[in-house]
Amino acid sequence: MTTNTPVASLRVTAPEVQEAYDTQALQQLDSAHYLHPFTDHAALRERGARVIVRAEDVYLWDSDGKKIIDGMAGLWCVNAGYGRASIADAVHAQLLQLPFYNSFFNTTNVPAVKLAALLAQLSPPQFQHVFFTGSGSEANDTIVRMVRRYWQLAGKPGREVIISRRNAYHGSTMAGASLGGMPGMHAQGGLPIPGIDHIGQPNYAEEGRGMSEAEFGLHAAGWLEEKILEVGPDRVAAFIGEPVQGAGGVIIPPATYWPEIQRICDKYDILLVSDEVICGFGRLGTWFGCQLMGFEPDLIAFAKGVTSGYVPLGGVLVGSRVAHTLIEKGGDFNHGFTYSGHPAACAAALENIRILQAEHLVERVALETGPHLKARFASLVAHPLVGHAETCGLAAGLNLVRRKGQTAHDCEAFPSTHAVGMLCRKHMFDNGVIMRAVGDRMIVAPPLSISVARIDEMVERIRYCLDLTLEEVVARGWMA
Ligand code: PXG
Repeated sequence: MTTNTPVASLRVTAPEVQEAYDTQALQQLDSAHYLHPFTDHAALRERGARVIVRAEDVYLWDSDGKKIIDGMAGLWCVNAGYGRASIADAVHAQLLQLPFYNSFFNTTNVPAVKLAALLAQLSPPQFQHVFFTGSGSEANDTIVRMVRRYWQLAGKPGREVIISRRNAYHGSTMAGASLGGMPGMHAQGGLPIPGIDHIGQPNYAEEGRGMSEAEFGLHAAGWLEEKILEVGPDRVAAFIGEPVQGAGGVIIPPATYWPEIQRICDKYDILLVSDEVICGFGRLGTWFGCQLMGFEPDLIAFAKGVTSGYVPLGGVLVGSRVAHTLIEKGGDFNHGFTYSGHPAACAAALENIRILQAEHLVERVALETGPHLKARFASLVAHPLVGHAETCGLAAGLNLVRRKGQTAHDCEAFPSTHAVGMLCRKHMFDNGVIMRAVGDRMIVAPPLSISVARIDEMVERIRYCLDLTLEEVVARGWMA
């Protein structure tokens, strides 16, 4: 097998699956040529990448014909579920009609106009304008430039500092990774860029010992005020946060947190930015996470669920305060992407949103599937390996612990070097369910189209894999 084998020859026919693939050959080619995101390639070469070839509803199939329930909706994005022919049809029709035209130089296109108007209608009332990008990272880059431009136009160019949080994820571009609070990312590439500062995250399980949840929410929001006073209120442009932190491990803030953040931003006249790349388009049971958490941002970053990931698209919803200043006083905003308002991506989004609405998927998260997932995850806390579990809409996390306690604060964690989360993730994948491991916190965020019966199936597989993980951890002598 050379690396020059034509890809078409990698497919062989086998009766038991629709199409069969030469997995090893694909893995060799993959390893020889494809640099993956966030991947240790030397380690991947040893293992070989899993090749995903097909998907339907909430299931994936790999190149060996193995069926896997996708507890992560692709990567927090396939909100409408897999196999939606109507999205494919809408994209196909648009590609034939007008595959591309740019939105620079006084031009526009029909799907982009329709989507902008629909987003204005769906989002909280202060949002009447949208700037399209190709991804969530580009949305956050746009926000950095937009808030700084806003303050220039508002006559306060000294307001340049954007405050974010440790363990936040805001993307992988230079600005996105700088806003993010991941030390491993900052360590590569000279980040953060100037003018970005971080405060602690509202993680009650880790940092709220000795306080009620409500007290901790106010306490954690207070770190913003401390930072504003340290930096100097006249230098602070904006605060950005995810309503519920996703990649950081489904960190759900206490109910008191966001209203207090809003109060502090209002007090110091600071723009409030909600990164809704994961929480937007129904994940938490509301169209946008800020609606559940009770705050009114000036800007919203979105991506992922807007097209259910069928085609890349992201953007920034621009609230009236910023939009008015940019439009009335700004002249050219010297910023934009070739694919801003891509007609095929916008066509995918229009059909995706039609499905979310027609099938009441957002309401179902609030009233049916979200509460069901909550009850099923609560039942997992009886497992000897599970310290605590939290859910919000269709996002959930549970902690694997060495010794259980009465509360999240009394549990004893495993040493991080044991990498119990990764061990558990491997059992999950081998047994047909995908969960993400963030350290020893195991998380799910399934498609919003998941049925109650499929949630039960997913949780039973998770329970079985927790048993396998426990057996292994006990055999290694790691339990307390
Ligand atoms: N903001 C948030 C809140 C995100 O979750 C981005 C911005 C960046 O979006 P793009 O489209 O540029 O990737 C994200 C992306 C994980 C994981 O491991 C999460 C994301 C991306 C990759 C991995 O959970 N979220």
